[in-house]
Amino acid sequence: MGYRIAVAGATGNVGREMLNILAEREFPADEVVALASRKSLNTEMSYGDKTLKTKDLDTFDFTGFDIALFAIGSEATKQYAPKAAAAGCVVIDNSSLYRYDSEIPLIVPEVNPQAIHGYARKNIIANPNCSTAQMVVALKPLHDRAKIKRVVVSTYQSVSGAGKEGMDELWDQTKSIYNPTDDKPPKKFTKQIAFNVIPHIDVFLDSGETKEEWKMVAETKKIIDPSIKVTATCVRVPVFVGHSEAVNIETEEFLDEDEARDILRESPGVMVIDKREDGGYITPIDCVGDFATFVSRIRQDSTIDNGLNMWVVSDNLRKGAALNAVQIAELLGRECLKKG
Ligand code: 11C
Repeated sequence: MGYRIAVAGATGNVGREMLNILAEREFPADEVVALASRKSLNTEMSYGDKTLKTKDLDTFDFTGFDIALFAIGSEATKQYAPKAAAAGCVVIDNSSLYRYDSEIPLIVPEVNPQAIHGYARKNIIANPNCSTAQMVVALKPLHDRAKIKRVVVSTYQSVSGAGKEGMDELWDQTKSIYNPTDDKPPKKFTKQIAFNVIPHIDVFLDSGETKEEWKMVAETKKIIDPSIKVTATCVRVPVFVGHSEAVNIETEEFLDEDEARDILRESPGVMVIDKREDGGYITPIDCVGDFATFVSRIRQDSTIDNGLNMWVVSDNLRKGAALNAVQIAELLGRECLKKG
């Protein structure tokens, strides 16, 4: 007998990918239900070679469902996740609502799979922010070998992280540049995103950092090790899909760049593409639709004793969101629910 799965927020960027990935990875499901808000009711969604019509999240009864993948934002999650969890359905939530709750596991399966058993405390598991997920996949094996003390990261985040409206704004603004009568002022973003970059993602905090930057700090500590210091600058770039990150690490023990490359080559979820020649590295456009976290440009940082630089790229809708959620569901099934 397989699982009964609900996908809440099925019509959004991440919800659609959740359905695609459940089908691609042949998740052992007896039933998959696509849920959406009332205004998107009966939207036809692809699930492998099947078509699912969305049902109303507001009136849906989660009783008898094993796992619900949520991609509906924090406000709606606050309303519906406790309802699903109380009905005995384990919620895997892509919003930031529960990530920093010490009772709720925050999981990247390649990095901290042992945390899965904490799901039973509240029947809820949190999925990390996209920029954190790909970074910790690359950091963990290096931390295990040489103990990372400090991380300095600058991100180059695609507009799909801001949802469909973000993608539409980049598309429309790009076209409007060539047609001056068709002005498209910023709406979703705070400044023009076409042919520009914006050093601002999510709200500003009193410290001067943005919430996106704070999330990378807090989530890396929770997932890998609270002793790791992280400082981040998060930047939106005019790319549709794929987040990139320039990551500098300082380790306690010396780690040679060749050894780091060999370690990463053997690490789960990582694909090293690192030839020191024209085009011998990954760019976001190359990673779209892929499952891996790609690492390129691995090199010593000669300004400190134990430092390395690297370039980390992944499909933010996949490893950064939908894929990681489905991997958590697979882990939960394997380790805890044991059906299928
Ligand atoms: C972005 N990382 O690129 C954000 C999107 O906390 O799950 C995901 C926000 C989150 O805009």
